[in-house]
Amino acid sequence: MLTDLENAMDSLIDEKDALTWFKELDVNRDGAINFEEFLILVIKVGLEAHKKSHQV
Ligand SMILES: [Ca+2]
Repeated sequence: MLTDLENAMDSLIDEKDALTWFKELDVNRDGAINFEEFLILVIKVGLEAHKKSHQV
């Protein structure tokens, strides 16, 4: 499970650069990633890992 999450994280990060990620995650545009915005990232990575688990 941990490996799946790491693989999903790697593939997501490969697709977008850090600035693109930051803009996408900073929902309220305050220039920082707060806990709620961080949770959105966790959910996205979790969904990606779940998708990949069905591809094998
Ligand atoms: Ca923010």
